[in-house]
Amino acid sequence: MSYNSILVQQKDAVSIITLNRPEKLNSFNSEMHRELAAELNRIAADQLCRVLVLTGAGRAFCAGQDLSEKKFAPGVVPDVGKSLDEYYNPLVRRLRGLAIPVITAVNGVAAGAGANIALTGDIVIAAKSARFIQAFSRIGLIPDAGGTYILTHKLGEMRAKAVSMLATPISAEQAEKWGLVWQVFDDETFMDDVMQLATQMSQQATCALGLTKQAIHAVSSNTYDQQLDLERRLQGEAGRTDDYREGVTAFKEKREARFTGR
Ligand code: LHQ
Repeated sequence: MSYNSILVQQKDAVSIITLNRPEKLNSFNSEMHRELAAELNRIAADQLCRVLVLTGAGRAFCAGQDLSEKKFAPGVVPDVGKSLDEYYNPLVRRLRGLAIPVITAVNGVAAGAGANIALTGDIVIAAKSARFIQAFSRIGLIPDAGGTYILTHKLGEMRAKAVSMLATPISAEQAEKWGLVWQVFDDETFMDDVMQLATQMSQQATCALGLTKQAIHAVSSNTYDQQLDLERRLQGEAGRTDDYREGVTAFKEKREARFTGR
């Protein structure tokens, strides 16, 4: 499929989506939302895709909503919630719910909804020069795209409130110290390092990785006992995959496993 606002590439089992409106710091207009949704649906249905990398073109990851598109008609009260219903909430639900690991490769500044889309990755990798800005308060909004959830869970209430209310830029280094980011890579080798990680993950037992994220996501709404039941159910599923047989067989034969993601 050919797109205008995103670039898509397939390198073996790794699908790469690049937000591609660099002159607007990859901020979202409706076209980019529609194209990204279509590509995520395609990837979800394609068994050959075993890891997704989401990144941005140029010097930004994403600056959130394209504010230059916003028009205020006299006498019309805007409903920002509609845009969340239509675009942002389905997008972050789709990313979080994808049955394969999602690596967000935060190549540069990530602001507003762009910061929270970045933080929705299962594995968040940032370039040294990247920064995360909860820019919402600067324009009279609240963090969206899951921001209040992610920030509070990962940072605790005090830091979540401070970074949201003050819109203080968080450096990649700080984000790593706070556990918002898994690793920080040098700018110069950033995408090569990301692709090395993505390729390695795409050769793992990716079904089990998908089930792992499902189990971990359920923790915040489950009791301990419910979580044990869920682990039992999902482990049952993992145990029925070809990859489980291959993993155990390879271990016994003292060789590298050749996983297929099935
Ligand atoms: C932009 C943008 C942008 C358009 C930079 N739009 N052009 C959901 C539902 C509905 C409505 C509202 O929102 C939401 C969710 C949200 O995401 S709200 C938050 C929206 N995003 C922001 O408020 C961030 C706005 N951008 C910035 O604060 C800065 O640009 C950052 C901190 C990202 C980067 O700063 P600088 O590195 O100094 O770059 P810059 O400001 O000079 O931007 C470069 C160009 O990109 C510039 O265009 P120009 O023609 O002057 O070169 C900006 O206008 C354009 N740009 N963000 N969101």
